[in-house]
Amino acid sequence: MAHRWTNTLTRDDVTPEAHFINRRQLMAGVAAGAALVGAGASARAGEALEPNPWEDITQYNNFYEFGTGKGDPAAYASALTTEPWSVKIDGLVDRPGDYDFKDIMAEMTVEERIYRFRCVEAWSMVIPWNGFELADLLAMAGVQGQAKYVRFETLYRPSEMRGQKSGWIDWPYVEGLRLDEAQHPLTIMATGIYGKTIPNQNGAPLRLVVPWKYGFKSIKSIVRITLTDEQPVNTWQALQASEYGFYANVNPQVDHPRWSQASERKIGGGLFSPRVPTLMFNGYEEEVASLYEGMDLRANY
Ligand SMILES: Nc1nc2c(c(=O)[nH]1)N[C@H]1C(S)=C(S)[C@@H](COP(=O)(O)O)O[C@H]1N2
Ligand SMILES: [Mo]
Repeated sequence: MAHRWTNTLTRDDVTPEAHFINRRQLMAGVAAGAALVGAGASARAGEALEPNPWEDITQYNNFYEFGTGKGDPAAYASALTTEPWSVKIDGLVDRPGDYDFKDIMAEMTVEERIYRFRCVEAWSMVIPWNGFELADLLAMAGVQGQAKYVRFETLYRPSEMRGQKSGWIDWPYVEGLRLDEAQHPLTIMATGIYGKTIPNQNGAPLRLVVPWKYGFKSIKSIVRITLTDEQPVNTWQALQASEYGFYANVNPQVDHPRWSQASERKIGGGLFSPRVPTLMFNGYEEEVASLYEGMDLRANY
């Protein structure tokens, strides 16, 4: 709980971070034959970490437990009771059990992280999360030496989650990370946005945020975390393994079978949302590329 990520972004850091990205994009552009060094790339860099307004973040959502429309979560998620809430932590841990959300919060250090958020559907936002490092929560339960993966489950409660009355997804929603990804300091459990309690439609009371991966990895309203030595099968992989893999790292060079991932639509510009180039690992390449050294990123999509 004591460690702090030195590259943590706060709202005060928006300007330096923008310069940092600007430099990197220009270098990438040079390497790629100047293709990225244009008005588009520099406009992107300047805007990169200007957070989207509250309205974008809380009214344009994916949370299929409440329906498949982007407005369904905002319309229906108020039915969800988030108090009391507990998270079962089990599997390969020293202290398995049902952890009350309030007891977790008493132990965790909450900070603000302004992260790019990139959905596999090729839209993106910038979100100022409040949360704590997942590594700290895992340490609270005591990860055992044989653990290699972390499996997460969302609440199953069809009486409050109207979308769960339809069986096209094998509920509950499941996600997974490799243990080193889960323990990476960029990986957080978000409990707020813009300094306010996280709205139900965004995954109250706690949801995962893994900023270098496609949004579907960031599983909402978590009730169970299991440490395991087997790679979990995540919901989207189970539905369509040829389109959605386990890793789901943002990668502009590996297209979805049905659309390009080379660029993205920035939410917020209405009908004229600008399309901007997608960044490798969503702009977090320096922080996370070493996790995948030697791996074939095309095979491990
Ligand atoms: N339980 C659950 N978690 C989920 C989803 C979902 O349908 N159910 N959708 C995922 C997808 S596809 C995205 S893009 C993000 C959206 O997060 P946001 O609505 O907070 O922007 O949540 C992810 N987490
Ligand atoms: Mo998504």
